[in-house]
Formats: sequence, structure tokens, C-alpha cells
Amino acid sequence: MASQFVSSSDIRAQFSQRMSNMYRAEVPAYGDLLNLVSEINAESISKNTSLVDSLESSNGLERVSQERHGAIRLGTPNELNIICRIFKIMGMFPVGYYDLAAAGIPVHSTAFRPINAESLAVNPFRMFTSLLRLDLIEDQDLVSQASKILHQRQIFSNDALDLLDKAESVGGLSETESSDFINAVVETFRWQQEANVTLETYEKLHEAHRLVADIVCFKGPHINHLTPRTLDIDLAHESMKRYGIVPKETIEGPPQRQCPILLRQTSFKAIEEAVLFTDDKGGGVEGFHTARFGEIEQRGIALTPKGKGLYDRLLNNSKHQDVSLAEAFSGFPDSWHEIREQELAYFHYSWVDGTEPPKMLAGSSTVIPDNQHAVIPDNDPGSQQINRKELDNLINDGVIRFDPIIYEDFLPVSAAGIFKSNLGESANQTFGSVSNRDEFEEALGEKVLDPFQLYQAIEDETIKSL
Ligand code: OOG
Ligand code: NI
Repeated sequence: MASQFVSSSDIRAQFSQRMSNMYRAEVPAYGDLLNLVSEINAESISKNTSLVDSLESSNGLERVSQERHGAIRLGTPNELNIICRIFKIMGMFPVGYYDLAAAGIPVHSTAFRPINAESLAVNPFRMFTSLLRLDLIEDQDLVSQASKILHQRQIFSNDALDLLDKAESVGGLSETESSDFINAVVETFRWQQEANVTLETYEKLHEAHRLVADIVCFKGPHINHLTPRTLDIDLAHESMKRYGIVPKETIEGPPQRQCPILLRQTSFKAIEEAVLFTDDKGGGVEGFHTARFGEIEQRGIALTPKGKGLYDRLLNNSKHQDVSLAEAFSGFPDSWHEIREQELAYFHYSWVDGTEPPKMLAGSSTVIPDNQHAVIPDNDPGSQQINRKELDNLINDGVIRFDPIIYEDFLPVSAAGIFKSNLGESANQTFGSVSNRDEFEEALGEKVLDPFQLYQAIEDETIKSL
């Protein structure tokens, strides 16, 4: 019997679209950003045939126009635990641990995202998810007040929780259940104008840290931003002005290069939103809150530990020596051949169109001609993966091509920059850098996955299926 369950990738794709519709209605400038990005992506695609070839060969073209990430900020370990269960139903798993305390932001984070090549090709939606760390706030009275407020709120509806239980107990959701589930989860992230607290409490929390106020004072974790992926961030950055959008001055991440690596991002300032604070007499007091903003990003190739090591060294040089980012990064090879040769990044391997040798069927006695490299199918017990040397030869022969595996994660330094640009001047606080990964994973209920292992597995899989 065919499965009656909606696939987790379909749930995720629908959820991502629904979040986008909601955010567009809430923050009109996000709609402008989407228009701008689709204009620029269409232009990049029409002008750059090698980019299109590369995206097509690695199954990445379809997803680009639908692609985005979101960011949410949670208040309690229990909220994080439930979010982890909810995102799992959508095929999103916690990848990486980001400690933002070192940058003066009292949260630690992970990225929930799909992890295998097929799911990523369907829809790569990811959610940067932060958990507040009240242990970093000094004023103990304020901490206990904040903690009390957070423990009284329930950010998930009963519908969301019931459907979550159902999905976990029977292994999936029917069409109707899935659509109810998506509705219920989208509501969790809706902006709610009525605050949880009085204006006075808001101001006290705001003074401790703006982010604390953003998390504690509201009934739910409103989506902080949604970020579309552009194929040319320099052009997008330039064009923002045409749309009347004022971006940050600099683009976070590596400099402009022939071969994009990791992630480059830019954002525009947070918007001011009206809030209704509670008052003791049961009425509402009007006020404002600024937290939500717009961001765009360009994604490049995922780096190996060796490549990331080099990246970090060069970034560090540009900070501590008086050299520009572009100069510092002249030390990072800027051709795909060199990057591959030096094993600085992960690649997707495939046959050049028309060169793919006929695959042997299991148990068949097809003889592979001598001039074609023997590729033994997976299900053969004696199956052998093409080794590095053979791969190099096939590439030299022009029969195998290699295309970048796209970086699906985030950069803590850029994340800190993005947080800060929206927190304003008061954000120059520092906390001793006491990272607390164990506590984060305990709240999550599991360990975060290692991004390098995931990219390696995807690369290996492309070699195996040659
Ligand atoms: C998350 C900031 C990190 C990114 O793109 O690096 C982030 C937040 O503001 O909550 O979204
Ligand atoms: Ni972001």
C-alpha cells in the first residue's frame, strides 16, 4: 500500500511558502526584497551559462527561487525541545552549535535544516534557532522575573502539540493533518502586537539587553527575518537603493570572488512595530519595538575543515593586520580546479553529458569495454568506489565534471554582525566566552549534527553513484 503520509520534504516546502506569505504581509519591505532578488537571479541566470550548468549538474537550479532561511529566538529549554520535535516532522535536523556569547549576544544557537541531497534539492529551508541564556545576565532579580514570565507562556497551540504527538506516534501525517499542522506551526511565529508585560518591565529588560526584551516580552517567538538567496549579492546590494531599501554598508563574510565560498550576507535595518503593553488596570499602553528586518544572502561552496581553517586564518589576518579583506583572501585559491586539488571544499561529481557509461544490471554479465573505466554498481557485493586517482584521471579525460556543493549553514561571525546591526549602539557588551554546548544539547534532547560529516557524506554519495 502506498504511504498515506505527506513526505517531510513536502511539509517543509509548504511550511516555508506559508512563512514567506505571512512575513510578506507583516513586513512589506520583505516583499520588495523578494522582487529584487528574483529580478537579479533571472538576470544572473540569463547571463551566466556556466553558473546555470553548474547548478543544473548538482540539482540546485530548481530550488534557488524557492530558497530562504528564517531566524527565531526561543526563551526556554522546553521550547527548544518541542521545536526540535516539530522541525523533525518537516525533515529538519539540528546542525552545528553556534556560541554567540563571545560576541556579546546572550544566546546560543543551531540551524535546523534538511541533511541529505534529495531533501535539499526539494527544498533547503533552514531555521537559525537561538535559545536565550539568562545565565549570562547579571541582575538576578531581573533574571528571576524574566524566567517567571517565560515559564508562564505557552507558545504552541494545542492543535500543534496534538498533531505533533500524532505524527510521532504513527510515523507521519495525512494530507489534512499535515495542512492543519502547518497552519498551527505558522501561527507560532506570527507577530503578536499584545505584549506579555508592562512597558516598565519591557524597558528594564531592554536595558539589560535588547535581545532579552525581544524574547521575553512577547507571547511567541515571532519570526525575526526571512532571507532569500541571491545569485549575485553585489548586484543585489547595489540595486537595493533603487527599491528605496537602505542596506548595511558592508557585506558580511568573504569578499567578492570568482568562486564563491561559504556565505555572504547583507541586511537592512529593523523596522519599528507598534506594541500594546499590558497595564495593571487591564488596559493597553502603546509603545514600539524594533527587531525584525530584511536580509539577503549569496551561498558559495561548503569548505572542508582544511578550507575552513584557511578561511578563518585569512579572516583573522584581515582583522589584525592592516590589510583589506580582498587582499587577505588572495591567499585562498580562486579557481575550482585549485580548490579541489588542495581539498579545500566539497564537490558534487557527475558524468559530463553523454559520457556516462552504460550501467551493469545486477547479476548481468555485461562487459565494460577497456577504454571505459569500470564502474561496478552499488548492489554488487564487490562494489568499489572510484578512488581519488581514478577520479582525477576521469576529470582530466573530460568525462567527469565537478560542481560546488553549496554551503547550507551559517557563519557565527556574520550572525553576530547581523544581530548587532539590528541591536544598535547599546550592543557593545561582552560576556566571558563560556560556551555551554552540553546544556544546549540537553535542552534539544539530542546532539547537534556535524556539518562537515554531512557534506562529506553528500560528496561520497555522488562518487559512489557514478
Ligand atoms: C539570527 C542571526 C543569524 C544569519 O543569517 O546569520 C542569522 C537572529 O537574528 O536571530 O540569521
Ligand atoms: Ni539570517
